Amino acid sequence: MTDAAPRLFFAVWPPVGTAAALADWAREARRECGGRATPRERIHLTLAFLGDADPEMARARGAAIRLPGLSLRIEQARYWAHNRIVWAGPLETPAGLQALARELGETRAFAAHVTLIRKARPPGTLPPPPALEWPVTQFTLVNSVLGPEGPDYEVLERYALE
Ligand code: 2AM
Repeated sequence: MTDAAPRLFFAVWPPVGTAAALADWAREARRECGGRATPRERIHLTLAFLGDADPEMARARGAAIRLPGLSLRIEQARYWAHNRIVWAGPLETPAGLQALARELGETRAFAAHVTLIRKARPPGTLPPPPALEWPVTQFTLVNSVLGPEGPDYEVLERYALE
């Protein structure tokens, strides 16, 4: 636990095999762009970033969700210059994921992406990402706790989709 202000977010974590395939890809892609690859166990897709929100309000929001599970395809890998990340994700954000993000409190435009490398240089050509179909059956409320070795993720609650 920490006394620091909470940095809350809702996210989905991939099945372990999916995470391993994405982590392997990130290690390979790093040859193209340097930066820091996300360790396998920290790979996730953020649905809504709430920051310094009231944890009880966030828990209530998560518990109120009545939405079906869905399948998320990994179909492309891209570089974003504005925050220097390399990410993988679907060609288009699935409508169900969009709805979930909105109901969880994300107010900004939501583009489904999984950050795999931070502090990356602009790559030439990224290797094609593994074609994956990630079953999204639950989501989590997480607090990002700043530790001596960077942020640590503390899972506060898990919620099932229907
Ligand atoms: P990112 O992967 O695109 O960087 C935990 O920090 C998660 O919340 C990350 O997945 C990160 O998204 C997202 N996040 C962190 N700070 C954020 C901010 N200020 N606004 C939106 N999303 C943020």
